Amino acid sequence: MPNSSTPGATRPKRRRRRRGPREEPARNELVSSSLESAQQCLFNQDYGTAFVHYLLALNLAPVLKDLAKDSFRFTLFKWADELDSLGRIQDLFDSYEQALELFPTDEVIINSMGEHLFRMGFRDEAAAHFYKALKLRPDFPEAKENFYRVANWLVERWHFLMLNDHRRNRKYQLAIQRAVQEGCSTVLDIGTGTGILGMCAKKAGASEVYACELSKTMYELACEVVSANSMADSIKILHMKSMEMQIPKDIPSRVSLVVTETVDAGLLGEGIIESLIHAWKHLLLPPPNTDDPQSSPSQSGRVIPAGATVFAMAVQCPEIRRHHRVGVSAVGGLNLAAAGLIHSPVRSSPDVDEAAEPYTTERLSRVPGGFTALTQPCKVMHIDFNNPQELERLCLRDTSILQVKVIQDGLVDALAVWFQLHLDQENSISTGPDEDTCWEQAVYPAPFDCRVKCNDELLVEVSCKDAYLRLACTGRVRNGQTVSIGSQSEDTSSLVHSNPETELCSALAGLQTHQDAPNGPFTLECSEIALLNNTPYHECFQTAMAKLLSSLSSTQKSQGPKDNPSSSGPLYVLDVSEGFSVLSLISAQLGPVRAYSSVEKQQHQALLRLLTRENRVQKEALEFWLGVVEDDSALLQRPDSDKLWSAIMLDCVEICGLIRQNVMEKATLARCLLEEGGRIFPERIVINGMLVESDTLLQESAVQGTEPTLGFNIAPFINQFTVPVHVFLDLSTLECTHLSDPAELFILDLMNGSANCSSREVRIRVRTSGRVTAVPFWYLIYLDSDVSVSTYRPDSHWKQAAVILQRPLEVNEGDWVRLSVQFHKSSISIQAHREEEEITADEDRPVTINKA
Ligand code: 44T
Repeated sequence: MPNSSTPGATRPKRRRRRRGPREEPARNELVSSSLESAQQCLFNQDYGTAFVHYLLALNLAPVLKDLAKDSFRFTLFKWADELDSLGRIQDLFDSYEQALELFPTDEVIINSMGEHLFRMGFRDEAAAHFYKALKLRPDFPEAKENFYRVANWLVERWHFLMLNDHRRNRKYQLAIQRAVQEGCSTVLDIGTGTGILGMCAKKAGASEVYACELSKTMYELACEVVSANSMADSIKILHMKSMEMQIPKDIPSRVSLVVTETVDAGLLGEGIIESLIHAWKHLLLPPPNTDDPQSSPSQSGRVIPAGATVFAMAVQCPEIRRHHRVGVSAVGGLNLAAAGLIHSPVRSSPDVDEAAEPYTTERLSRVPGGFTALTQPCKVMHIDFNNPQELERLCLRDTSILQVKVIQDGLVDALAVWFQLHLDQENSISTGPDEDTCWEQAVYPAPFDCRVKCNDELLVEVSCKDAYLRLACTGRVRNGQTVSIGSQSEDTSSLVHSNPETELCSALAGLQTHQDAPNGPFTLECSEIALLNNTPYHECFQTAMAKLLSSLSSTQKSQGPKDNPSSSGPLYVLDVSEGFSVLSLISAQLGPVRAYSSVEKQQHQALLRLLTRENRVQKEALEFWLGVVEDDSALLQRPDSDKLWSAIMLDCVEICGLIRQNVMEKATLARCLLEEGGRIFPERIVINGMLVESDTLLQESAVQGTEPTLGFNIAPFINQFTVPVHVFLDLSTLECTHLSDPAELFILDLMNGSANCSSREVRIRVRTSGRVTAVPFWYLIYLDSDVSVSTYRPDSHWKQAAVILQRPLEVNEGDWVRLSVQFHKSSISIQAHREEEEITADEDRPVTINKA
């Protein structure tokens, strides 16, 4: 929360004095002069003063509030934007507070305050504002969209998966019941989430139950759930990290049972080792004395889960590879080999920067393109959570080396890791790739190429540093000879350096020492690496850009500089893509062009500079736009006072599968900055979608069914955080039945604003009977009228998204479904209805009706 300007905090109220009759005229005069001044200031764009005048007038004459509401809001928002850009955060929130004193239930002001909070990173507070605005007006589209945007941050989607996983819930319940029956009567649930494990303990008969939760939203949710289940008096929930808990401040004495599921896909990433070491030291009774068979569970401590066994195997997986290593030597006519090695930020070798994430996660059973196991699963380690000394030793343990037998020739793209969680002696949960489980596996991508052959031994280094389990392939043994991975001999076999010419280029690049541009190794985000590997996209861009440039230069030549002096010289091109992009350089190479890139990070600029040099593009042909414009919020402006752009590249689709916020507004602005014949890339986006039945999607979206979860009422509370659009979808591997062919849902025309509408009706013919539960969608990105790229392709760096229908729709083959598609502020929403027999059978083609 920003300093003392706690939004929503109540300030001391001034006591109102009863006015005498003679004061009325003077007051009225003051009100009307204040209103007049406010309007004058508004006219002069002096929003701060206008705001003060409005405050005065409306505080004196509340009857005018309704009348002046719109102008007041306008003034407030303008003033707030100004304060925001000046960094006057305290004043900004003070102004909102004053506005809310006047209009305490104004959902527009509340929502707008949420937006400021969100931009400043106060997500929980922002979400509370969006939520409140939505409660005040449930059909308020801005608040809804804002709430949907934060809901995923506040309550991660895996909560739904876990609550829908009945087997896992039941096993935890059984283990807890057993422990309580055996005498563990005081319980602490660490990381309680919705409160489910704590409630299990209470229901099993525990006399005292405590729970702690780090996340504010989850803590509040747990309190709501526990109250709704009439356990508010018997479970004490604390909003804190378990490591901060103290006896007797937070709980009266040591407990006999800790239950926790603070484990991530890589087992240790949620800090379970550290929190259990702390719990054994400070919160739990000592472990049972194994020498004393009489020692009673009520006087000793124990943990559920009792322990875990970790497994690993090497996999070949093109999908993982293309997100972590650049596998192409050229893209859109640019030679990339000179860039040398480009890393993803996910690295686990022990010498790597500690801030790097050692693993990412993937549900291997659903990875697009599948995977090949190159080794048998091998046991990496066993951890006993009931042995405090062992937990302490784990962190101090030296790196160990495992030798794993290779069972299949192939390229090691990653080590996949999963575990078995032993809840007690009888109940365990496995997170393995072959299990029918909601769990993902941890993926440790290989930073270098490593080809293995059947019967080789792979050397895997295992360490347990800074709360993470770290695994790395360090070498392989073939015919008794060990070759280390990442050494010279392996490196040069890399795909990037697969021909002698590019190898030479790369070697020369390595020899040159330019002061301005460091020569790698460069780190790019996984999605940026996948983008570089997306050859068809860059090729399409190159083709479309070449066409545009040649048409513009021929117009320029035919008009000649005499007729129009400003049309001579190079063509100006601006790339305002988010993150790393080579589109500017591809354009520059097509010359004569002056290309501007908006890449911000120094590393990105250095990499583009290096590629400029190595591709023999003139240094002046590529510039960094942020060095030219003063304010990065004003990216879209003319290249020069007397120049306009020939092309502006807008990055319209987010990796997660959604249209980027404000794209249409940016396109409107961009169109004003284009010279005649100039173009926005892309010029048009077609949104395609289809009808599917998918239980998996439902499971990830909300707690399903009407049955209580383990007998507890949880679903209605967590389902308040359900969002209707599911993102980061891999449609090619989603378990679902396609009930229709793909159809065009919507068109966004970036070159012609008047061609756009806000809603559209689309009719789709049902091909297979079933229940329509969702409408997955993706995009055809038109770089020009005949060159397009689909975001639903195996080589796409974009994922897909899906609208989950509020109620599934039963359909039969041959039915028509009418979709009402709305596009509002970059968000898509869809309602589906079955059309009753009003359509004749021969009308077998989709019909669309646009609404302005
Ligand atoms: N996700 C699994 C990881 N916490 C589960 O704030 C499996 C991911 C997953 N609270 C797909 C599928 C799955 N003290 O709310 C969280 C967290 C809280 C603590 C207090 C502490 N020391 C901690 C540590 C964590 O515990 C809750 C659960 S963490 C479990 C993570 C379905 N993708």
